[in-house]
Amino acid sequence: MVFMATQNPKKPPNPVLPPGVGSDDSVVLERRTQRVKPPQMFQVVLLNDDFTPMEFVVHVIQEFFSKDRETATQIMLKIHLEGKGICGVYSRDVAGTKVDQVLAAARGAGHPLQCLSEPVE
Ligand code: TYC
Repeated sequence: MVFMATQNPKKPPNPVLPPGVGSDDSVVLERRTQRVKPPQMFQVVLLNDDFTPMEFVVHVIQEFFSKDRETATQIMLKIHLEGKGICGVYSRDVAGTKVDQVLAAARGAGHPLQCLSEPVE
């Protein structure tokens, strides 16, 4: 048996092309200033109090913020004199973990040391 076409052949629908690619395969390059922003960073801050021993704070800064003893002592003294100080700058998750670790160590040792993270700028 022979079948006859009842309609003229149709052009296939236009394919969906990605932006910048023309239907004749030409490519247009667009200049973009910046497509992604760098991620927001968070600084971990220790607060001064009247009860936590200086030596404990130095130990915490060495242990959780990977500072040598001299740098840790300088940061501790800055916090002691100025009320607060930045111990390090990290991604949101890492900063949150540092805060949790510091608070757990402080509470475990019975000290009221306060620690927080805040967006940089
Ligand atoms: N001010 C405390 C003291 O005199 C020492 C201290 C320093 C406590 C830094 C907390 O984040 C702190 N013992």
